[in-house]
Amino acid sequence: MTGAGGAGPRVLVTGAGGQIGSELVPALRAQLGDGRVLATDVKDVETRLGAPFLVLDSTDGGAVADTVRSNGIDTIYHLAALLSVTAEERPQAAYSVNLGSLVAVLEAAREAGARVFAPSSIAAFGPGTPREGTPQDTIQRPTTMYGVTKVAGELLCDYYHRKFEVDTRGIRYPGLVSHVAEPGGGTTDYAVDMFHAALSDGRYRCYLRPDTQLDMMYMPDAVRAAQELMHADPARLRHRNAFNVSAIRLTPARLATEIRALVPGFEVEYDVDEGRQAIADSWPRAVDDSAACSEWGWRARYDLTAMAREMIAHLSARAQPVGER
Ligand code: VAH
Repeated sequence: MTGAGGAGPRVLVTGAGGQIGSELVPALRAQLGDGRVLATDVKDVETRLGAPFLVLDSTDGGAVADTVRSNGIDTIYHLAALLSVTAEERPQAAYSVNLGSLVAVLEAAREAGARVFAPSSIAAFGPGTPREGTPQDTIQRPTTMYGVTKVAGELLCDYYHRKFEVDTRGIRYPGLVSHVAEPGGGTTDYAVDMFHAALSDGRYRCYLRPDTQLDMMYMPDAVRAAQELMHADPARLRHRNAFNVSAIRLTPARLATEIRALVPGFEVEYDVDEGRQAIADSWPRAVDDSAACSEWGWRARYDLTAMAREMIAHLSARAQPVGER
């Protein structure tokens, strides 16, 4: 890959094989040109993501700095992280991966003068936070290791901006729904699993209570939000790490009803997993995203009906034999 000034990568994506990266990488390549976006992951997912790709452990500070420097990277989308359920099963590993990789990326960005997008999550709030209309600026005392790493990550990113003038920006993502990549180890994975189950079995056993309300977002909106925030005029940003964004207020019962309108007869039974229910109950039910709207023009485009239609259409097409598509 060529260095600074050449036609090589300018953008580095870590954790590119994950749920967000699987759609962000193609979107960035469509925007900038394939060769300008270097996808990296600790696993070799090049066959799925395409070139340019590099196997990179983003907790390895030296490897991250070398990759940024040798490619003349000017923007890093840092997506590598263990999600909430996995982080509760392996808290020490989650601390090491989530924060160790973030420090490596921030140090590489500081040395290279690169900008950094580092997603946070509604998991950065805890049970002491107002759960309805959760303000942009409010108490953040999460009770999960994932949430601890997200709050610490927000503070680290703001510190690197204040102390070293690194252009860091982030978004507190809600639960994300995607048909491209399976989610892994998240509390909100039920929302994706329900679509797959409706088409494969016609029934789903849900691990959260039917009335568990959480903010959710369709992945194309989440990807566009990251791109729009990174293109926002820095002079307009009063906040940086990280912005509340909202799109769909969702419960398992509402999603089941929406899917049943598209897949008649779809049935859901509820077998609550106390651990995952406790995580979901510690998170906001609905956040206030007025700061994102006013500071960089955030507007969701997908509501529940539009998301459900697209998810069913894409997953149905994939389920059909190629000859019948
Ligand atoms: C999780 N999908 O479930 C992630 C997300 C708000 C939830 O951060 O852990």
